[in-house]
Amino acid sequence: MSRKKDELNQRDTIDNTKEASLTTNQGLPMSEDEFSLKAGERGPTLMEDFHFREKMTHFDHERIPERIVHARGFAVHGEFEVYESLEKYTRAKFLTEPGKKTPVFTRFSTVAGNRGSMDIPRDVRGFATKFYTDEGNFDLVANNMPVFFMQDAIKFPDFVHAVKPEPHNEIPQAASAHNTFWDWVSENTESAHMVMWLMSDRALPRSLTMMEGFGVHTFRLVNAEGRSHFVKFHWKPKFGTHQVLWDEAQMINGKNIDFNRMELWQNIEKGIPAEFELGLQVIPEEDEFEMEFDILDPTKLWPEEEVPVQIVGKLTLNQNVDNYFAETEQVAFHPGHVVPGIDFTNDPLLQGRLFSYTDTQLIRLGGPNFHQIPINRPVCPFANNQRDGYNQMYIHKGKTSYHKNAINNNQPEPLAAEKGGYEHYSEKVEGRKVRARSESFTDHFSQAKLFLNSMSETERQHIYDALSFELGKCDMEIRENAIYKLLNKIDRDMTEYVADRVGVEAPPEVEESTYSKRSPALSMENTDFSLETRTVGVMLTPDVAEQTLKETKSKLEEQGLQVTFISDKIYKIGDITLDETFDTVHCVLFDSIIILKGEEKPPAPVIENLEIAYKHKKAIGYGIDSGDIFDMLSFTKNDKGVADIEQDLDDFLEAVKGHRVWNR
Ligand code: HDD
Repeated sequence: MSRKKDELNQRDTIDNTKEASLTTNQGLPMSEDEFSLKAGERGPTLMEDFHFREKMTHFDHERIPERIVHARGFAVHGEFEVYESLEKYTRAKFLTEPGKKTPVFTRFSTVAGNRGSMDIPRDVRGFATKFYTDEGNFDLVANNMPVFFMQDAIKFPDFVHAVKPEPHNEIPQAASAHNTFWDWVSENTESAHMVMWLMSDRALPRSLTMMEGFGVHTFRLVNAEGRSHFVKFHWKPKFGTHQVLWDEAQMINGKNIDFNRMELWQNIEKGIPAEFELGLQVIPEEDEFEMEFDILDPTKLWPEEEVPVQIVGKLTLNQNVDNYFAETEQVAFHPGHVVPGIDFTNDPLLQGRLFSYTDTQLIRLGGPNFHQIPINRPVCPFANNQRDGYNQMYIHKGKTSYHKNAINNNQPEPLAAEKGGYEHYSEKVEGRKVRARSESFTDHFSQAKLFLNSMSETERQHIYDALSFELGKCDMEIRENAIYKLLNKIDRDMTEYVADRVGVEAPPEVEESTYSKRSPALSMENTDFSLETRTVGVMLTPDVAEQTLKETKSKLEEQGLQVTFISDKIYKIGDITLDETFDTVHCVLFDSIIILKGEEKPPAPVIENLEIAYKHKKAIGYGIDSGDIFDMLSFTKNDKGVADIEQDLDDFLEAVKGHRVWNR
């Protein structure tokens, strides 16, 4: 195991690759592990067989409850480094010591599906990072969308009940396209902004390395002088923010349910890290009421054009786990895991989360000692008077387990704030006890409209199509409700389009939001584009020369592309053995497709794959002898994003880098 993972340790590992005798859990070596103990070879199994009973009992208890939400996840180790000291904002050491590498563990997840569901449903993605700092663990429990479905955590169980599979028949899995979800969002219109995000391309990430992350809530940074700033956390991906098409997502989920996680795993195994930059939006405390919305409202984002994102550090994810269960499944995140210099605000969604996350670990990880599980342990020393409980792993020595004490010189002793002890920001609060929401939270539709206004034409069309699909899956009365109570309050054009597609009469009254601002930063088309990690499936006939294959591969790889050769079966051409066949892969699993043909007739799937790649707006390249293939296709060599890779390689690369040929 490498050093970084060891640093994270006090991790108890068992190296199963080493020679060892097979023993029971009591250390008793066993001479036999294939046959249970019986009275006679054909006789009954004996109760006395402790080895059988122990093995079977352990097996019967192997599963723990999956997370109530975010059950399907995939996690990676890495490190974080701040570029310049942020001491003017915070005293958090990991944000004030440039050059210091803080170990991290990041878990990406979908939200609604179970642990075995697919990687690309239409869903929000979790993006949770545990920073193992010298001052304790800090968890940034983020999503790939900057707002949320509700303003108060007390509504979270209702929302989750609505979006999860319907209770009577457990259908559908990992999807929002059903009655209870649309019923809830139509009756709880504070969700309007988030619904626009969920219907957008953001819900279908091409890669876990090609999505943004957002801390959603307004947090607080507090510096050594005790001055506080409001902050929103962002993750900006090096490779830009990109999507797959809905039609493509549905095919990918069938062809490779592990599409996103497998890509990340394989890239890290190849030595290609995932990289994100940490961004901060900062508002000084005295400007709390300067925005046109309440900055404590988690259904509102701060437009980047108004509050610029300051890029402050880098997250590099570069090591796969050794064991999925021990690390990815047992990791326990909590927005309440903070370090000195980071504090909360009164966002009522955040306040409720501060209760929920510990509570869920108690049942999921079997008791109050889940912080002792290796992946959850701080790397700095930790000591207090908490004792005993299920799964206690430590032997605490000494007589005292209470504060204050004289017997043990009052150890462990609280550490003064000046010396690094955590001190809560002394915000002044006053008020009556009420079950109510601030007036300043009542505008549900302006930012839903802001989001729509900021989309490119393609992105906007995708939202219309997603709504038509989703509502098309609902009963008529649910469709009507969603159109009248939700969509019609956001945008008339969208309402009329969707109503027409799903067979509902558009509402007679135009009630759309008149909000007219745009925020270009919200369009994925304004993020970064890169050839790095982009994939190309090269389909070929076996009579293509070895030299051509070698040259094609090397010139594409030089550009950062990942090349896979595909044919109707595995051939050896010279010393090249082809990678895949049409039985094992499909064009939906690649960003771009190249056809290299000799004299032989191409196998039938070539035509189908080219047609689908074209429909999915992918770059298509062809070799010098492949021109006649276009006689069999519904598009031509001259179409946009179709290029001869011998003559016009740059055109092909440009199309791949552009992610998709939207104007085709
Ligand atoms: Fe949550 C898991 C993100 C609101 C209650 N949440 C969970 C995970 C992420 C988020 C990324 C997965 C962590 C992991 O990989 O283990 N959740 C968010 C964001 C929210 C949010 C960005 C809104 C800003 N969550 C939210 C609310 C509640 C919860 C309002 C309850 C009041 N979330 C949970 C949970 C989970 C969880 C039930 C399930 C598993 C876990 O915590 O460890 O407690």
